Amino acid sequence: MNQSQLNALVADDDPIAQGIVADQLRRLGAHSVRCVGSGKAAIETLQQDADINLLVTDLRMPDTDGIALLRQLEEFRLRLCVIIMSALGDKILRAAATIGIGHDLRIIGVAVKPVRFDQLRRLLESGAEGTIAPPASDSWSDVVPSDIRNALADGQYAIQVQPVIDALSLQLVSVEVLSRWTHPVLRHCAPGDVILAAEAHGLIMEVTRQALQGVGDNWPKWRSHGLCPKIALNISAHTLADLSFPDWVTAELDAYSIRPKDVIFELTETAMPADAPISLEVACRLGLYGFKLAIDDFGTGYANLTQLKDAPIQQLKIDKSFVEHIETSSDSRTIVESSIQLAHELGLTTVGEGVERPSQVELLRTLGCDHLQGYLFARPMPPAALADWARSFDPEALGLAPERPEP
Ligand code: G
Ligand code: MN
Repeated sequence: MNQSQLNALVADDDPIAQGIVADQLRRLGAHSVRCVGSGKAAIETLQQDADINLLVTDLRMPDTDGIALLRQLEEFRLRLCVIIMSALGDKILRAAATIGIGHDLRIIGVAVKPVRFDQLRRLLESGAEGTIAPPASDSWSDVVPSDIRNALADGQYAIQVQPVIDALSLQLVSVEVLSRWTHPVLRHCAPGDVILAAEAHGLIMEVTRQALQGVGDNWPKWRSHGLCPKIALNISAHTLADLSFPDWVTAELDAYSIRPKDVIFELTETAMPADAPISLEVACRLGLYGFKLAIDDFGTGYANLTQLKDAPIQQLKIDKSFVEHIETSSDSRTIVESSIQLAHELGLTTVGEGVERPSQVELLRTLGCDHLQGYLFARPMPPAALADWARSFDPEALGLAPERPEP
C-alpha cells in the first residue's frame, strides 16, 4: 500500500487515544490525518471530504457509536477502508468486524486499545496494494457500462484458478475460478467492486460468460494432462435470482463439452435462498440439471439451519477466518469442528479454506474435513499453469503424507 495516498480519519471520543493514533498514522507516512470525537462527526466529515480513504474508529462513542457508524457508512455509500479499535476486547472487535463485513465494508483489521505502532503498521501493510479505497470518483457506482465493456473487450479481465485437494489422498479434486481485473483506470477497483458495477449495469452475464470461456479454453488442455478437476464458480445473489440462468449456463458449458456434474456453483451465505422463492427455484433447477451447489465463506454470513436443511446444497466451504486461527483459538476450532459435524450429518462435504500451514492440515484432517484449499498448496494461478502445478506438487515436501480413506 502506498502510504502517501493515505488520507485518514480517526474517530475517538478520547482526545489522548485520538492523538496517539493520529501521530502513529503520520509517522507511517499518511498524507493527511483528521480527527473527530463522535460517529456523527465522522459521517459529517466523510460526506464533506471524499479524499478520506481510511477510517480508524473506536466503538464506544457518544452520539453515534462505532457499530451504528458502520451501518451509516453503508447507508451513505461511504466506501473506504476501516480499522476498528476498542478497549473492550477481542470478542467485541471481531463481532464488529463481522458486522462491518456484513455491511459490505472493507474492514482491514481490528486493534485492541491502546493501539501499538507496529500493530497499526502491520494492519496497513497487510492491506494489499489497492486496498485503500480511492476517492469517491473511482468507486464502483461511477464505473460506467462502457468501462466494463471495454475491460471485457480488451482482455483486461482474466480468470485465475486455485486448486482444491482431497484432505486424505492429497489429490486435486477441483479448482475455484477467481476473476481478476487489470484495468489501467479501474486498477483501484477491487474485483468484487467491478462485479457489483457489472451487476448494477446488467453486464454480469457477460462477466460470467467470459469466466466460462476462460475455463472452456483450458479444459481440453487440462484433460490432455490427465486432470479432470471439478470447476467451482462463484455466483452472486443477482445471478441466483435470474430465472434464465440454469438454461443459459447449461448451454454455455455444453459448447465446451463441460457437463453440469463437473461444475460446482459457490454461493455466499447472503445469496442463499432465504425468503426468495425465485432464488430457491433457480437453485433447485441447477440441482436438477446436475450442478452442485456450495455455500461459500460459511460462518461469516447469516445462513440458518433451516436454509442448510432445505436448500439443495451439497458442500459447505468453511471460511478462512476460522481456519486461520484453528491451532490457537479454541473458539475457531469449535466452530470448524461443529461446522464439519453439522455438514456431515446433513450429508454435505466440507472444504477448509485458507489453509496456509501443515499444522492446519493436520487438525482439519483430524476433524474430518473432506477437502482443503489455500496458499499452502497453491495460490490462485493462470489456468495455463495448472498442469505444471499438478506435476510439481509434492505434499511430502510440505511434510504431508497421503492417507487412505477408511473403508
Ligand atoms: O470467498 P472465497 O472463498 O471465494 O475466497 C477466495 C479468495 O480467498 C481468493 O481471493 C483467494 O485469493 C483467497 N485465498 C485463497 N487461499 C487463501 C489462503 O490460504 N490465505 C488467504 N489469506 N487467502 C486465500
Ligand atoms: Mn469462493
